[in-house]
Amino acid sequence: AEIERTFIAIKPDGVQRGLISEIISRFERKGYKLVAIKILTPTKEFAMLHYDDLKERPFFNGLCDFLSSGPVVAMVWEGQGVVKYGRKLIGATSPHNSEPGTIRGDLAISVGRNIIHGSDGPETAKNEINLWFKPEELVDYGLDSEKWLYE
Ligand code: YYY
Ligand code: MG
Repeated sequence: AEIERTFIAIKPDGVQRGLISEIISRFERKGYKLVAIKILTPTKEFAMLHYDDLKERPFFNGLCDFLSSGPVVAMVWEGQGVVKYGRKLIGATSPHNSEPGTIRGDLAISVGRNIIHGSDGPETAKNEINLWFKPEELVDYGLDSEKWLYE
Protein backbone atom coordinates (compact mmCIF):
# COMPACT_ATOMS: atom_id res chain seq x y z
CA ALA A 1 0.00 0.00 0.00
CA GLU A 2 1.03 3.55 -0.70
CA ILE A 3 1.62 6.39 1.73
CA GLU A 4 -1.38 8.63 1.16
CA ARG A 5 -3.41 11.36 2.82
CA THR A 6 -7.06 11.62 3.81
CA PHE A 7 -9.32 14.40 5.01
CA ILE A 8 -10.94 13.82 8.42
CA ALA A 9 -13.29 16.26 10.16
CA ILE A 10 -14.78 16.14 13.65
CA LYS A 11 -18.27 17.54 13.13
CA PRO A 12 -19.93 20.08 15.48
CA ASP A 13 -21.52 17.28 17.56
CA GLY A 14 -18.14 15.63 18.17
CA VAL A 15 -16.64 18.96 19.24
CA GLN A 16 -19.56 19.82 21.53
CA ARG A 17 -19.50 16.35 23.09
CA GLY A 18 -15.84 16.69 24.04
CA LEU A 19 -14.66 13.94 21.70
CA ILE A 20 -11.82 15.79 19.93
CA SER A 21 -8.97 14.09 21.78
CA GLU A 22 -10.73 10.69 21.75
CA ILE A 23 -11.04 10.81 17.97
CA ILE A 24 -7.53 12.14 17.38
CA SER A 25 -6.17 9.36 19.64
CA ARG A 26 -7.69 6.65 17.52
CA PHE A 27 -5.86 7.85 14.41
CA GLU A 28 -2.66 8.71 16.27
CA ARG A 29 -2.29 5.42 18.13
CA LYS A 30 -2.90 3.41 14.96
CA GLY A 31 0.29 5.00 13.63
CA TYR A 32 -1.06 7.61 11.26
CA LYS A 33 0.64 11.00 11.07
CA LEU A 34 -1.22 14.28 11.56
CA VAL A 35 -0.09 16.66 8.80
CA ALA A 36 -2.71 19.44 9.13
CA ILE A 37 -5.23 20.53 11.74
CA LYS A 38 -7.42 23.57 12.40
CA ILE A 39 -10.71 24.47 14.06
CA LEU A 40 -13.24 26.61 12.22
CA THR A 41 -16.97 27.11 11.78
CA PRO A 42 -17.67 26.54 8.08
CA THR A 43 -20.23 28.74 6.35
CA LYS A 44 -23.31 27.01 4.97
CA GLU A 45 -22.02 27.75 1.45
CA PHE A 46 -18.76 25.99 2.28
CA ALA A 47 -20.63 23.02 3.76
CA MET A 48 -22.62 22.81 0.51
CA LEU A 49 -19.37 22.66 -1.48
CA HIS A 50 -18.02 19.96 0.82
CA TYR A 51 -21.16 17.83 0.41
CA ASP A 52 -21.76 18.79 -3.25
CA ASP A 53 -22.11 15.14 -4.36
CA LEU A 54 -25.11 14.77 -2.01
CA LYS A 55 -27.00 17.87 -3.24
CA GLU A 56 -29.90 15.84 -4.65
CA ARG A 57 -30.46 13.94 -1.39
CA PRO A 58 -33.41 14.89 0.87
CA PHE A 59 -31.14 15.37 3.91
CA PHE A 60 -28.71 17.70 2.08
CA ASN A 61 -30.04 21.00 3.43
CA GLY A 62 -30.24 19.82 7.04
CA LEU A 63 -26.81 18.24 6.75
CA CYS A 64 -25.26 21.51 5.55
CA ASP A 65 -27.06 23.49 8.26
CA PHE A 66 -25.67 21.05 10.80
CA LEU A 67 -22.07 21.08 9.53
CA SER A 68 -22.07 24.89 9.61
CA SER A 69 -23.76 25.11 13.05
CA GLY A 70 -20.54 25.28 15.06
CA PRO A 71 -16.84 24.58 15.13
CA VAL A 72 -15.45 21.64 13.18
CA VAL A 73 -11.94 20.20 13.61
CA ALA A 74 -10.51 19.74 10.12
CA MET A 75 -7.51 17.44 9.75
CA VAL A 76 -5.32 15.68 7.25
CA TRP A 77 -3.91 12.30 8.27
CA GLU A 78 -1.15 10.48 6.42
CA GLY A 79 -0.11 6.83 6.29
CA GLN A 80 -0.15 3.61 4.34
CA GLY A 81 -3.72 2.90 3.26
CA VAL A 82 -5.13 5.67 5.47
CA VAL A 83 -8.02 6.55 3.12
CA LYS A 84 -9.63 3.11 3.21
CA TYR A 85 -8.57 2.13 6.73
CA GLY A 86 -9.61 5.53 8.06
CA ARG A 87 -13.14 4.71 6.88
CA LYS A 88 -12.88 1.40 8.75
CA LEU A 89 -11.87 3.19 11.96
CA ILE A 90 -14.83 5.54 11.50
CA GLY A 91 -17.40 2.80 10.85
CA ALA A 92 -20.61 2.66 8.82
CA THR A 93 -22.45 5.90 8.02
CA SER A 94 -25.37 5.02 10.28
CA PRO A 95 -24.20 4.30 13.84
CA HIS A 96 -27.01 1.73 14.02
CA ASN A 97 -24.88 -0.34 11.65
CA SER A 98 -21.40 0.69 12.81
CA GLU A 99 -19.53 -2.11 14.55
CA PRO A 100 -18.48 -1.70 18.17
CA GLY A 101 -14.82 -0.72 18.17
CA THR A 102 -15.37 1.85 15.45
CA ILE A 103 -15.60 5.56 16.22
CA ARG A 104 -19.26 5.84 15.24
CA GLY A 105 -20.07 2.42 16.74
CA ASP A 106 -18.60 3.36 20.10
CA LEU A 107 -19.51 7.03 20.28
CA ALA A 108 -22.65 7.88 18.25
CA ILE A 109 -26.29 6.86 17.87
CA SER A 110 -27.96 8.78 14.98
CA VAL A 111 -26.94 9.01 11.32
CA GLY A 112 -27.43 12.80 11.34
CA ARG A 113 -25.18 13.12 14.42
CA ASN A 114 -22.41 10.68 13.53
CA ILE A 115 -19.59 12.97 14.81
CA ILE A 116 -16.97 12.46 12.10
CA HIS A 117 -16.35 12.76 8.38
CA GLY A 118 -13.73 10.87 6.39
CA SER A 119 -12.95 10.92 2.67
CA ASP A 120 -14.46 7.94 0.85
CA GLY A 121 -11.68 7.37 -1.70
CA PRO A 122 -8.32 8.64 -2.99
CA GLU A 123 -9.83 11.16 -5.45
CA THR A 124 -12.32 12.51 -2.90
CA ALA A 125 -9.46 12.78 -0.40
CA LYS A 126 -7.44 14.98 -2.77
CA ASN A 127 -10.44 17.18 -3.55
CA GLU A 128 -11.43 17.57 0.10
CA ILE A 129 -7.87 18.35 1.25
CA ASN A 130 -7.68 21.04 -1.47
CA LEU A 131 -11.06 22.44 -0.45
CA TRP A 132 -10.28 22.70 3.28
CA PHE A 133 -6.55 23.46 3.31
CA LYS A 134 -4.01 25.65 1.55
CA PRO A 135 -0.89 23.74 0.44
CA GLU A 136 1.27 25.61 3.01
CA GLU A 137 -0.99 24.35 5.83
CA LEU A 138 0.14 20.77 5.15
CA VAL A 139 3.31 19.94 7.07
CA ASP A 140 5.86 17.49 5.68
CA TYR A 141 7.86 15.83 8.42
CA GLY A 142 9.21 12.48 9.50
CA LEU A 143 8.37 10.60 12.69
CA ASP A 144 10.99 8.41 14.35
CA SER A 145 8.21 5.87 14.94
CA GLU A 146 7.91 5.31 11.18
CA LYS A 147 10.83 2.90 11.30
CA TRP A 148 8.83 0.79 13.78
CA LEU A 149 5.54 1.11 11.87
CA TYR A 150 6.74 0.25 8.38
CA GLU A 151 9.01 -2.62 7.28
O1 YYY B 1 -19.31 9.27 4.05
P1 YYY B 1 -20.31 9.18 5.18
O2 YYY B 1 -20.25 10.34 6.13
O3 YYY B 1 -20.23 7.85 5.91
O4 YYY B 1 -21.79 9.16 4.53
P2 YYY B 1 -22.35 9.93 3.23
O5 YYY B 1 -23.23 8.97 2.50
O6 YYY B 1 -21.25 10.57 2.46
O7 YYY B 1 -23.29 11.04 3.88
C1 YYY B 1 -22.73 12.19 4.46
C2 YYY B 1 -23.44 12.48 5.75
O8 YYY B 1 -24.81 12.73 5.51
C3 YYY B 1 -23.43 11.34 6.76
O9 YYY B 1 -22.24 11.26 7.52
C4 YYY B 1 -24.61 11.67 7.61
C5 YYY B 1 -25.59 12.34 6.63
N1 YYY B 1 -26.64 11.41 6.21
C6 YYY B 1 -27.91 11.55 6.74
O10 YYY B 1 -28.13 12.47 7.55
N2 YYY B 1 -28.89 10.69 6.38
C7 YYY B 1 -28.65 9.69 5.51
N3 YYY B 1 -29.61 8.84 5.18
C8 YYY B 1 -27.35 9.54 4.96
C9 YYY B 1 -26.37 10.41 5.33
MG1 MG C 1 -19.23 10.55 2.45
